[in-house]
Amino acid sequence: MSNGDFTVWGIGTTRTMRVHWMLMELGVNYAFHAIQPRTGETMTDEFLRLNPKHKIPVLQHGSHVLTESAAIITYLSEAFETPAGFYVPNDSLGRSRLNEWCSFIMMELDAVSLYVIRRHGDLSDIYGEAPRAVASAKEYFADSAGAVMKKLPGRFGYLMPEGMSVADILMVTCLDYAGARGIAIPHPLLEYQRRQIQRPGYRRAFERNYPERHLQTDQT
Ligand SMILES: N[C@@H](CCC(=O)N[C@@H](CS)C(=O)NCC(=O)O)C(=O)O
Repeated sequence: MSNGDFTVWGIGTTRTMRVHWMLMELGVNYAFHAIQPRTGETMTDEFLRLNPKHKIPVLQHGSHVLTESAAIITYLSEAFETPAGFYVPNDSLGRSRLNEWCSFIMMELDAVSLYVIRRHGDLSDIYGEAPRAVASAKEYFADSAGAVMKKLPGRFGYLMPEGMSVADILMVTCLDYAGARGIAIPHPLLEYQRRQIQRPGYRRAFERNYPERHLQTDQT
C-alpha cells in the first residue's frame, strides 16, 4: 500500500477527470495544479520537463512521474488498498479481461472516435476541417457502443462482473464526452453512465475537475 506525496497536473478534460475520479474513489488526499490544455500552461519549461508531450494529466508520486490517463489510474488502483466494491485483478486471466476492456476503450472509443471528433471538430483551426471524418467517427463510436451492448446484454452494473474497475472510469468518461457531442448512446449504456455519475467519488472529482460547472460534461 502506498502513501503520501501525490500531485496531479491538469483539470477540465475527460482525461484529467479520470485521475481525479480514481483518487476520489481511493479517498486519497493529493495536491493538484489546475492547469488546462491550450492555455500555454502545458508549454512552460517546468511542465515540459515533466511531460515533453505537453499533455495533461500528469501524476507525480514522489520522484515517479507518470503520463497517460489509463496508465495513471491503473497505477493508482494498484498502489493503494483496494476500496470495497472495486476490482483490481491479481492474476493473469483477470488482468487480460480488464486489459481487453481498457484497450478497446482507449483505442476504439477514445483515440479512433473521440479524438478524431475533437481534432477535426473543435480544433479544426489547428488540425484541419474534415466533416466526413467527424461524421464517420461519430458513427464508429455509436457502432462500438452497440457492440458493448451485445457483449453485455440487458441492464448491467459494471464492465467487469467482479465490480467497478478502472475500465468503468475510462468508459464513463468516454460516454460523457460522446453524449456532449450528440452521439446517441444505447439506452442500457446510458443508464449505466447515469448510475456511475451518481457516485460520490465521481461528483467530488467533477467539482475539482470542472470547478466552474454544474454536473455536466465536457471537452478534451
Ligand atoms: N493519451 C493521453 C491524451 C492526453 C491529452 O490529449 N491531453 C490533452 C487534453 S485532454 C492535452 O493536454 N492537450 C494539450 C496539448 O495538446 O498541448 C491521455 O489519455 O492522457
